[in-house]
Amino acid sequence: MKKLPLHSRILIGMCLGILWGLLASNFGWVDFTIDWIKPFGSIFVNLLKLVAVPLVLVTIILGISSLSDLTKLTRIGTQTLVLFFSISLICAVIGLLFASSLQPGKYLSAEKRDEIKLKYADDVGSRMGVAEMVKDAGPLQIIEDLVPGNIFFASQDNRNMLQVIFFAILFGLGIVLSPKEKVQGVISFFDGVNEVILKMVNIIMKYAPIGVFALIGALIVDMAGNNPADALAILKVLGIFALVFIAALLAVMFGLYPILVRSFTRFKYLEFLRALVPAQLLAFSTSSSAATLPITLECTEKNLKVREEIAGFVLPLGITINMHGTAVHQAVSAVFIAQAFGHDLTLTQYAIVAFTSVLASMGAPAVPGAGIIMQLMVLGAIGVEAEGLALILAVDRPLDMLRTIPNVVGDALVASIIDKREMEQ
Ligand code: DAS
Repeated sequence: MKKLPLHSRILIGMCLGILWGLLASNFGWVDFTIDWIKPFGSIFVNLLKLVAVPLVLVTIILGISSLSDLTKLTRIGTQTLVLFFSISLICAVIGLLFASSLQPGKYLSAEKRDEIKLKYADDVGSRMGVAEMVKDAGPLQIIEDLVPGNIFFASQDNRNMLQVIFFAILFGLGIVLSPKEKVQGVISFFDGVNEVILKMVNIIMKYAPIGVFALIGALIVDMAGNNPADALAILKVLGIFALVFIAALLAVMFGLYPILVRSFTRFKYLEFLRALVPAQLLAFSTSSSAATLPITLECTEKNLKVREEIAGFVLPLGITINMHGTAVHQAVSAVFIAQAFGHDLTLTQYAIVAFTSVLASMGAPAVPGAGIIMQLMVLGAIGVEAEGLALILAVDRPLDMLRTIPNVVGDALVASIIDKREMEQ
């Protein structure tokens, strides 16, 4: 039988995961799912993160060393950073406009607010202290821990990723500045390593349907637990917040992006989106831009025909400091929580939310749930209670899945814009 394409296999994994989650929370198979299914999802994300760091290192080194001269590198670097910041700022402002006009926080009654704050007090405490999360070790924990998040750093977070990028840019610069005949061996070494890593990605992706099935199944069980009614009551209260966030995300995906794609790239918007379907599906399933990087690179280079030297430079940087979906989420969440706690924000505070939402999105590690920790920075900047985090924790995982899609699409968008501008040089 002809093998199904990657995105069809991921889609099947997702659908079966949703079915399993609903059956498991209905028939009380919660412990079984957490102990025997969820680890396969964590292993999948760790496998992808395992290759993300060496891939970032090698792609940036190859991307920079293939750039003919330093002036070209400076030009591309400047354009990349300007586009990252400006588009993220527009996204944050879109989030602000939706949240301030639709007022999601006003639907929250005082007693519901207190109930949620109480339910999530422990979780908020641990997040606020950014303390070591105590993991309930399950029977498969040993296998799960076998797969490290990545080979370079014990725990992959933005700081480490930024250090990898910093080293890769410096190393690439070193190659550009060295006599060609002396460094040819180094370049072919990294070329070979790149080939090997991409083959590792192919092996890992064969496991994708199982990994995605486990991720989604465990997510639904986590949220519903043994008491679906409890989860529903919380979700009802937060449904409005989620809908406002999704509306703002759609405004970015089907309002801002089509304008940018039509005006600054070689594509029609639907053609552009279609080229990125596997990356969007994987971003949604893993909620991690870093884990999706190998597929984003493949879609951007193979389907959008972006030259390797551009994609190899812009995308690894983009997964770390260019998150349009997260910028929207930071802004909408901050306004929702401020409203729910009875704050009427001034124009200056709105401007502070826009600016700090961009910084939070640039600082958020490209891993699941990272944005929610950065939220504390935005809330603190406008003097809103950090406990408000509790109000959005319950639905953060599915919203993280959604916001990671434009995080990844936005990276490919900037790479396409720069590739077209460089062609016109
Ligand atoms: N999940 C993060 C990512 O990888 C974004 C976030 O948490 O906001 O893009």
